[in-house]
Amino acid sequence: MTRPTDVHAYAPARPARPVKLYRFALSGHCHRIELMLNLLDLPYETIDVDLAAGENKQPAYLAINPFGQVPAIDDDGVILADSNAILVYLATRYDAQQAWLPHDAVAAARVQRWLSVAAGDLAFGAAAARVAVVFNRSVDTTAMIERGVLLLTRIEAHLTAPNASPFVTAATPTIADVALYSYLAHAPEGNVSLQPYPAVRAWLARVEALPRFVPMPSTACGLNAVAA
Ligand SMILES: N[C@@H](CCC(=O)N[C@@H](CS)C(=O)NCC(=O)O)C(=O)O
Repeated sequence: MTRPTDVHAYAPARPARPVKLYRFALSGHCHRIELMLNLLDLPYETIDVDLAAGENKQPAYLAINPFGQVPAIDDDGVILADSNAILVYLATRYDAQQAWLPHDAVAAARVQRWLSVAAGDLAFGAAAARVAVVFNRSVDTTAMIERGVLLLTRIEAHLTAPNASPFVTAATPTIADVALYSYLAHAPEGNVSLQPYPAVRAWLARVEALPRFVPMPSTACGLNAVAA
């Protein structure tokens, strides 16, 4: 019997039943996944995990993600944690065009480069500053804000370079754009302004114009509170 050599030939175009998304609504890590599920037009249901009540540290949730963090998904028994890992899974499994995560070596590496930025400079900079402000944590956010500003300066330069493309790695969006979007769009809630970065704001608008885009809930915190 001849078998297709590409494993994706066996992948279903759609989940057999709705993907379960364990989430916290104000988490940008979770919004990445909800955005991706919508962009791919996949059926899903949300299960809210009450972080404030410590539900994420209870045995029932630790059985799903031993790290005790959201997001996690259960796709018909495939249980995965970590937002970027989930983005890789959804794109690889359900995007037959391989547009959201190209398999070409250079294109795939370019996407991975920004997933690393999302898990590093973005998570520990603007996202961390936002968490501190939104959840009223008594921590010094100075270094987080500086890291957020430096990252935005670098992304602005990336998006305005002579060879720049409309999305961060290509002419069409990839999971790199999804991974970066949520916490950059909500950076002002952590007192990191987007005003000095017109190319970043134009890129955010391009993501928001994608079919089936869903926003993350905004809070009246940080610069949003000042503006209100
Ligand atoms: N690397 C993880 C980080 C996820 C993460 O930090 N989740 C936060 C919410 S935004 C969380 O669950 N925090 C609770 C905790 O760590 O106890 C990912 O990308 O999913």
